[in-house]
Parts: sequence; C-alpha cells; structure tokens
Amino acid sequence: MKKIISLLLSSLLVSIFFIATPANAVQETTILFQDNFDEEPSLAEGITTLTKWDIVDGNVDVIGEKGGQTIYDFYPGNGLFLDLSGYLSTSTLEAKDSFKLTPGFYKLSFKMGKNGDSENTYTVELGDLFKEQFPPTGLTTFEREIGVAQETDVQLRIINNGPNIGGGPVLLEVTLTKESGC
Ligand SMILES: [Ca+2]
Ligand SMILES: [Ca+2]
Repeated sequence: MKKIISLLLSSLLVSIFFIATPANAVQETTILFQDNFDEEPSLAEGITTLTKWDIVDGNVDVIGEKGGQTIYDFYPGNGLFLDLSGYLSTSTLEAKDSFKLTPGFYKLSFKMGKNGDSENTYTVELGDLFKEQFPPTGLTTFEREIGVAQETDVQLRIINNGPNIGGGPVLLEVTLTKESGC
C-alpha cells in the first residue's frame, strides 16, 4: 500500500512538472522583423533600394564582405552591413513591412557601429510608441523594451541625423520581436 501511495505521489509530481513546464514558453519570442543585410545582392555605394527597406531620403552604402569581396569591412565576420551616410548624403530608412502591434511587450534590438570618426547621431522610431536619438558609438547592440497598451499600426524608421555625409552610423542588424505570454 505504501508503495502504491508512493507511486501515486510520484506520478502526481510528474503531472505537476508537466503542467508547470508550459510556463517556460513565456520566455519564447516571435520574430516580427529581422535584417542583417546579408540578403542584399552585392556590395554597393550610394544606393537607394534595399531588400527590406525603403530609403525615403538620401542614400546608403552596402559595405562589408560578400562572396570573398570586401569594401570598408569595418566589422569583419558580419557579412554585409550599411553605412547610413552613403554617397555625399545622409539617409532615412523605413522598413517595407509595417506592423500591427497587439497589446503586449515587444523588444527592438539593433547592432550599430560607425564609419571611422563619424560624429553622426541617429534616431530610431517605432511609430508613436518609441523614439530615441543615439550618439555615435563603437560596435554596440542596443535593446529596448516597448509596451503596447492598445492595437497600433506602426512603421519602423532609422534616421541618420548627420552632419557627416561621407561616413555615418553603421547599421549591422535590426530585430523586432514580440515577447509571448503577455
Ligand atoms: Ca550582415
Ligand atoms: Ca559612405
């Protein structure tokens, strides 16, 4: 009898374990948008079209490394990335995807560097939900948590504020995720 109770108890514990396990799923995230620019077809300077972005003002350089060729590979090992000051111009990028965000928590992360001694600041915007200006930095990954209280349509924009029109902020990666379980 004692053994049966023990077995029942252990199976009960197993049940509790499995019931408790889905809580781990809270940590999972859904990627809504991601770009590391490796899908761009080639190295290019002063261009106005990108695979996942509209360049609504100015132009950018697609630099780094592709297929063994390099141009201004400031951050080796990152494939292609962008100089947000293209050819004698700053730029404003807008993601081609727009996002309908339902209530919950989101995370915007982006990996930035800079071209040489560029002094350019840049601004990252997610509709009316988020807007922040960043200083020039060495290679840095920024993460911001954004709470959404009611369903909202937003555009993701990155603005190179200048003043340098030759070398600007270097954009290596952008990711927008929804944190589930909210
Ligand atoms: Ca890349
Ligand atoms: Ca440039």
